[in-house]
Amino acid sequence: MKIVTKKINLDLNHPIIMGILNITPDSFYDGGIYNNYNYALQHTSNMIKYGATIIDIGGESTRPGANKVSLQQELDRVIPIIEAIVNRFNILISIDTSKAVVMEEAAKAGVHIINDIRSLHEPNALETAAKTGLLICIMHILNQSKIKHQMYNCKNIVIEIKQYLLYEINRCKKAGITKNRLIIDPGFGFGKNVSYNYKLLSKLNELHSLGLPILVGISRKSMIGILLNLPLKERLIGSIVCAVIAIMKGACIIRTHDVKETAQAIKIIKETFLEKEKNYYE
Ligand code: 9MG
Repeated sequence: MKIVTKKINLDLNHPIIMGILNITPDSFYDGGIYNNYNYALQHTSNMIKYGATIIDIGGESTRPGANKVSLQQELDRVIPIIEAIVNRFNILISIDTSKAVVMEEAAKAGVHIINDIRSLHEPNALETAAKTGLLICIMHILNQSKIKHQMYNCKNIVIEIKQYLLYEINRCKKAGITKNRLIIDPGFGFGKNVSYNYKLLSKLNELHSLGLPILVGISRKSMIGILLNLPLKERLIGSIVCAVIAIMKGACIIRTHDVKETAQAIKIIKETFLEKEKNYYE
């Protein structure tokens, strides 16, 4: 699978890594560490060296219960870092935001992808994202109160996610966002309990019928911590195992805090299973 637009040419026949750069004091895993400008750039440089294809920059934590961030605060956090990364590195950048103005300013600063966990439901986000011409990642959240999809009884988490994403794909299409600009994400965590998350992981391949590249973010999440009874710092092995399963089920973008270790896992998967241009899950 390839994504080809005017602004980007992304080969997804092999899985790629989206390295996380949180510019937030309260992110669940690395909150506060990369607030320092120089440290954020150093971390970016390391992630690129270790094999990240995309750097995902976020200025507002998506952790449940995290503090709300004002528009100005979010802009002040992310725009200078985006500009610095664009000036120093040749790397794809995604902006993790739900705010239309942040999307617009990040686009001007040179990002390539909008990663919106709220699937463009904040005011003006849909129209703004459409106008940028950028790639967009839309994500499933279970029982998100603001979004009025039909209520599902959630007997089958994968069917629920497919219906939701299909609705969002059509909504994007109506706003002028063509399918070749979309990436889908089933949203591990995000309202789902541990059992739903593992059911989803085991059936991730069923999302292929939507015909879009699949991104997953499982890194250090509580589905690992709760199952293994481990604190954040000790969830590396669980994160890598989940990433490997997701790739075997056809995920092509892995969002992770641990770029170096994920890249090692991908190298082994490729050597074991992949012939050139062949999908992993076939
Ligand atoms: C910002 N963010 C936190 N978790 C995420 C996930 O699982 N997917 C995406 N696309 N973004 C996420």
